[in-house]
Amino acid sequence: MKRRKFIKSASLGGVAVGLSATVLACNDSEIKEIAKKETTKEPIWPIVIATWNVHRATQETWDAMQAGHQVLDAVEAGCKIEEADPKGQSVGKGGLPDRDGNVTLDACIMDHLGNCGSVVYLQNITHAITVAKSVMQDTPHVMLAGKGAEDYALSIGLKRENLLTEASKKAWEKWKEEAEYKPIINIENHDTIGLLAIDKDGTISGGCTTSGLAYKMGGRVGDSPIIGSGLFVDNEVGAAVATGMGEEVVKTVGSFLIVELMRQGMSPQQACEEAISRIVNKPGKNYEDFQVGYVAVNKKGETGYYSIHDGFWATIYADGENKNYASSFFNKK
Ligand code: SD4
Repeated sequence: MKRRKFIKSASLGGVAVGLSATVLACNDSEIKEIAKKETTKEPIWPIVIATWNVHRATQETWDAMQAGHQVLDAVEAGCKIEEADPKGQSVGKGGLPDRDGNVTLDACIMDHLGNCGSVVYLQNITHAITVAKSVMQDTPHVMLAGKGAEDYALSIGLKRENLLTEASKKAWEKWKEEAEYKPIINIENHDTIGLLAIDKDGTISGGCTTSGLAYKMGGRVGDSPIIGSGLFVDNEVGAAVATGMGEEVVKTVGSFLIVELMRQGMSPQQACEEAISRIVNKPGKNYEDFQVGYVAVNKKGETGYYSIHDGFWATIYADGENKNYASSFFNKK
């Protein structure tokens, strides 16, 4: 019986780190061993956690950390895998366009010192996360938008590319046949990649990258590039990242909320559940129409993930294992 299995079974069940079914199946000496390790709270470092089923991204991040790269660079490398994949219709190249046919990207990145950078409404550049990192490291600013962000990306050597693939163009043309001019939200549209990592020394970084909601209004920006909403990292406490209906995440400053709840003593799982409850318990909210999902990790390397609806996943690379986990969710109907 390995400690990681105990920890995972506990975190999968939500908040309780008690006598789970896994523990009850152990013999006395195994239980003592688990309890001993649990009380010593030896941190689970390194660790990578990401939104959705993105095992190639978590693998890349893990490998980069193993190769000795800084955790911030490892996070960027993981995000780039998804941005470069034209089959992923929610991130980078191949992202579904806005209702006018323009693919516009949002991304942000944050390090263990609280430095951050972001880009919003970026066009024609695949690696929004790289631009965000450079905004953070090489400019006096935190956020660049639109044409200025694109010009900046070109100035640091990134290539101009057409991000609208044939498949995404076709999907957009089909959507236009029936489209009503109002935000179209459904659960399947949400596929932002948020990725958090802690290296072997306990240094935390995170990144978030997206093409935003499919068929959004021109000019719309979501939560993903907004520090505190789409992503937040505090090296003393942990980190959180969001996916789904960005407007609802922004209204509740979701990722910052989760980190602050962890600071006050909640587990990552409890904090994710509380952040979802702030959205679904708002008066008059019809959460039937949209999805939000969060993943979080605390300084010890314990993880949490939770969503409004079924269908959300997290990918976790810990103790040398890279695995997908179906998230528990609020709306049991
Ligand atoms: C947004 N949070 O722009 C993003 C949407 C998302 O995959 O998750 N897209 O609101």
